[in-house]
Amino acid sequence: MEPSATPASSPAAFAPPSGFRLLPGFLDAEAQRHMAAAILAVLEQAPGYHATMPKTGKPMSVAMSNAGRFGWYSDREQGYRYIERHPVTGRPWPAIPEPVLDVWRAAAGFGHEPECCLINLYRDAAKMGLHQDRDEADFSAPVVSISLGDEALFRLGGTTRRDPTRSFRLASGDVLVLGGASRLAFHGIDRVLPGTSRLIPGGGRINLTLRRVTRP
Ligand SMILES: O=C(O)CCC(=O)C(=O)O
Ligand SMILES: [Mn+2]
Repeated sequence: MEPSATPASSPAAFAPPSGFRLLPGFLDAEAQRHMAAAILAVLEQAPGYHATMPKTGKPMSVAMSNAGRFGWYSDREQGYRYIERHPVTGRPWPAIPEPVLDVWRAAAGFGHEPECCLINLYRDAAKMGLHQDRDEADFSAPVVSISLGDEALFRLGGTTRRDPTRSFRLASGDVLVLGGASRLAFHGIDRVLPGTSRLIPGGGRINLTLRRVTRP
């Protein structure tokens, strides 16, 4: 017997964990251009790399770099972690650009600055599987995420992998806050919708994920 088609999402059963906030259009077009330019300048200093999966060593489809004291990194040998220097250049990460810090200050509701701005660059068919952000020492600070460039289908679930999930579109300038219970919500990027923005030279999507890494 053919298995019955399972809908990709089950809206009736889905309720986002508390503390989840979507702020559509948080950045206007001018602010997006300004921020994209600041991030492209960071990428000149700290070029994107493809981190590899723990154990398998499979490269991730998303190119990554970082700004801030800590950068998120992964390789086959040591797995997911934060490092204070670029894995290829050996240099400290560039500072988090001021307009990016301003988004955190306005949206996080947390009295301490972020310590990591992970820069994810999605080109072509790059995507990100469902995961939790849990490599930080403290989950009391929210995660603040900024979308720039092409639209993406973002998938949000609950705090266990079995919970129902729902996907929705994120557009350039949208900001997400994962605070409270949603700090440990499963999430991922199903796919990017190519050609939906002209913000990023060469096309694609940049996501900035702002996090505390240490306990303040
Ligand atoms: O690209 C996104 O919107 C999500 C990125 C993400 O979840 C991560 O880097 O941990
Ligand atoms: Mn994440």
